Amino acid sequence: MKIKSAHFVKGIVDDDEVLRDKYPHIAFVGRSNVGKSSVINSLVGSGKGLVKTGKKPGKTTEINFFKVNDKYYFVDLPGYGFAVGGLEGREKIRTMIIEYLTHADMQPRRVVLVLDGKVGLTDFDRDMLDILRGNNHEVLVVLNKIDKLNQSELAKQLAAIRYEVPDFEIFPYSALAEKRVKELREKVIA
Ligand SMILES: Nc1nc2c(ncn2[C@@H]2O[C@H](COP(=O)(O)OP(=O)(O)OP(=O)(O)O)[C@@H](O)[C@H]2O)c(=O)[nH]1
Ligand SMILES: [Mg+2]
Repeated sequence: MKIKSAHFVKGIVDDDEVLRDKYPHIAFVGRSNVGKSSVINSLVGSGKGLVKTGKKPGKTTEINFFKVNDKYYFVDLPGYGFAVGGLEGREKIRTMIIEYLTHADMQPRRVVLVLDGKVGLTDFDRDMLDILRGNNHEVLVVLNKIDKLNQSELAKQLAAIRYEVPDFEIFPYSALAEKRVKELREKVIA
């Protein structure tokens, strides 16, 4: 499957009509700074162009909708776990993410959960996994930034995550290196 077109539609912070139109959503969730926006850029082949990424956590602050191939939305979510404006700001973002993920009209409930290969699973991710399982989302886990790991570190990290997450496929990846990007694209938009 090729990406023929991708463009930014809008960013939302609460309920919006975009949640009720007919296009299916593929949502990218994960802790702040794990590379959600970078993974989307690599998938749509826009280099660093389409989606804004940042060195500092907390770059994405709204739920951003990108229309892909005039068929579906890639939804770039703000990262959880980062305390913009302290605990209160963190809780606000968490609530925004959960409201989006549990919205009754959202379809088809496919979620790409992005993890940082170096950091692995955190309690914030365990919390998110419980929410995703509880809502029967179809989840693909992308273990990003594996360019930072050597073979044995990667094997160890994968084993640790598979042990805790035996129910979802784990896809080792690097948005920087973009190896296996075609394979990931097939899985994400299949
Ligand atoms: N080494 C390496 N760096 C990466 C990779 N993917 C993303 N980064 C870097 O990680 C930082 C964060 O990337 P973003 O894509 O903005 O992360 P995000 O998850 O969207 O962050 P928030 O919007 O803050 O939640 C940037 O400096 C990226 O260049 C990767 O595969 N390898
Ligand atoms: Mg982002």
